[in-house]
Amino acid sequence: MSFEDWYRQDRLPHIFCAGCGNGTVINCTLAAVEQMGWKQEETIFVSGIGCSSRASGYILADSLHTTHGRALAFATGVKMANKGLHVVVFTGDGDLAAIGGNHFIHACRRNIDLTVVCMNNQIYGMTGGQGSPTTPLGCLSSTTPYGCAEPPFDLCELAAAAGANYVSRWTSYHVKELEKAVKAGLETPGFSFIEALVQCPTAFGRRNKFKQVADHVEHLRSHSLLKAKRDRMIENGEQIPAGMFVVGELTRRNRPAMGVKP
Ligand SMILES: Cc1ncc(C[n+]2csc(CCOP(=O)(O)OP(=O)(O)O)c2C)c(N)n1
Ligand SMILES: [Mg+2]
Repeated sequence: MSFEDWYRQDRLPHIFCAGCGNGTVINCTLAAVEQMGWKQEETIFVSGIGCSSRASGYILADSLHTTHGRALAFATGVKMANKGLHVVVFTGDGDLAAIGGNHFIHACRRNIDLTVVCMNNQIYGMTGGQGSPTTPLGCLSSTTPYGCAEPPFDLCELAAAAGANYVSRWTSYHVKELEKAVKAGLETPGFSFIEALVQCPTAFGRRNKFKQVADHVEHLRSHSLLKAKRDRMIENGEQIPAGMFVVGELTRRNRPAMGVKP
């Protein structure tokens, strides 16, 4: 079996715009799931609302496409009702950190045995490009026409501080690293959080001077700072350049978890 067998071919074509980064993240996630050797009938995909949250509907397994911000509440219910199920959550930055922010921190605190993959396009993509809690300072969106004046959340720092057992950040450029990170998340008992920064040419790129999709992907590549390099820079007292974000495995630990099959 290949990861492509996890797709519901009859649901294609998908709704994602040309150049969207979400497909890359879904492919990486399904490749990791496939490597786990999990059966389709024992694996369930849960999502909220948003472009990213449409992912669950394209997968050939049981799935819940729930209400905006509530993916983690539904996923928690699924896991507590049947600890034998492997539960994977697809979400977006708005779904997870704005309307769903409270569910996010408490799912991390409970350290419930889920793997959450967040496609962070730094915008509300589906509704036309409103600013989200991860819109970077100065970036343009339909609700920040003079540049976002609020500092963004660092979703990984938030997950780690709230208690998640596994936290990683990569981008749609880092395909192999992302796949490995999702696999590590699937293998780790407790709450696993993988943030994937993605390009959104329609709602983010065209407003923020990324004329071509490749320009945005190149920006994701060139502004990634490997965690090991960041740690060395801090040790040497070097300044982290503005606009860089840390990628890599940020947290892996073994706090007591909920929902793990005994
Ligand atoms: C209760 C509720 N409030 C608002 C909306 C409208 N809405 C739909 S998707 C969305 C934002 C999605 O943003 P994100 O989670 O980042 O997903 P993206 O489309 O960017 O992948 C909003 C506000 C809704 N569907 N339900
Ligand atoms: Mg978004």
